[in-house]
Amino acid sequence: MTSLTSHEPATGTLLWTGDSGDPDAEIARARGAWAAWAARPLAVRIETMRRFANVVRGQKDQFADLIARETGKPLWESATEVDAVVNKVDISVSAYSERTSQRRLEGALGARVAVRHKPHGVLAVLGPYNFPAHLPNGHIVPALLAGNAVVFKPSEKTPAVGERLVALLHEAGVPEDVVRCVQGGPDVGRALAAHPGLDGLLFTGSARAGLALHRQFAETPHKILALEMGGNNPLVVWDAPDIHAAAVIAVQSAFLSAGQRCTAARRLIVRDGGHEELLQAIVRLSERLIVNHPHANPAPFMGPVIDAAAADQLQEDFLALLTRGGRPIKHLERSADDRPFLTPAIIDVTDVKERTDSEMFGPILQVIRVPDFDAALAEANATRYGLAASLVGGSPALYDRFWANIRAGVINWNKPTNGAPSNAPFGGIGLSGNHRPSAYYAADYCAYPVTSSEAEAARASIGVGLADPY
Ligand code: UN1
Repeated sequence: MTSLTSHEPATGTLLWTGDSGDPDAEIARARGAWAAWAARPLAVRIETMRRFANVVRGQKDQFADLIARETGKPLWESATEVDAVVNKVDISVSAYSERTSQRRLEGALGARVAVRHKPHGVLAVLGPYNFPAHLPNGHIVPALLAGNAVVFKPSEKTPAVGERLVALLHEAGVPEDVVRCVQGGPDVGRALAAHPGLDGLLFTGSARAGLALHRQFAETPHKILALEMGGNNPLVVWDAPDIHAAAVIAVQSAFLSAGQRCTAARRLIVRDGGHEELLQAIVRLSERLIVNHPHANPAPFMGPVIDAAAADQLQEDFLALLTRGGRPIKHLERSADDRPFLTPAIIDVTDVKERTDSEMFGPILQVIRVPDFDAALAEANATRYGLAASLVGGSPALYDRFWANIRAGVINWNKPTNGAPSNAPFGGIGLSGNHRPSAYYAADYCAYPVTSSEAEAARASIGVGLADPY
């Protein structure tokens, strides 16, 4: 057992200590419990999840406070995360009911079949640190509704929020062994993924970690694997009638949550020559943004990034862009103390040769100037990721063109790249993930369809003679 700690990024205060968990023991407990949970009527599981929503609602302030402390996210933003946890229950109930409702099909010669769903058994959920409650919750709730047991490993950067989320589920009446929290780093994640007692895994995190899981799962194709990974998301501003509004969208896209969102805009693509006014407006807004402690008054727009290592990495990334010919429009600055507060940074990378197609998970916006819209589309698609993209400006016809050409799971118009609604399918293509593993379609990963006899039809056919169903 390794002992673990978590410190508040904004202050360095020790927040949590604990030991890394035992994947074998937790999977064994979950395996012992899932069949009884699956045998409960769906209505009972729905009732339990609704109680969970009420329990969370009743402890909103404490939970938001904990999220703010452990992630450094402003308190107002942490409160919206708690709201999202609550909302996910209703959304998952309707998604699960819709995606898995029993269907009757009529085949040739009157053969009737029903399509019904079964839970997989024991699912692991590996959560990220940027939404340490909302995103794993978006996998845990549908998994439990479907009748699975869940072993949840929070990010090693947010163990306290993960532990609290599971405590709230237990408080609401989910049996102790049906949802387990196992703490630990990547080694524990790998042990969970490799465990023969596991039926599937739902992952949210970096492409590097997700691809490693994908390789590991290649040996066990029967196990479900949902991957929600990062993005190198483009925001194209084209003939925007309202420059200020476009700048607000760009700033929200790039710097909300200190840029630590999978859907954050990393690349701003603009028309060469027509971009100066927009960039000035973005710089003006970025300079006014308050970067401060999550509980500070007035409320900050963004807090620190998650830890010193993340801040170091972002500084290194920014420096690498400068060295390779990037022109700084607004420098990445770090606070004088040793806390990982960074200011929003903007850099023109048009002339950088061989741009790296990696996810810089923080407040760095790269600007790319292009001569025409075809070039804008080509730049937007010049990534192996495909999570979110947005067009600001243009006409419905231009958005149609954008939509038809862009490869991404979320394609917005006149809206930020981030903030995708939870009641829509969510996920990406390419390095961003496999299909739509989150939000509305998460239910698809939690139960599998079974082609079944429809009991009534089968009974009726007895004595009539069995028709060849083909
Ligand atoms: C984002 O756009 O910042 O429920 C994340 C979900 C999504 C997450 C969106 N709404 O999984």
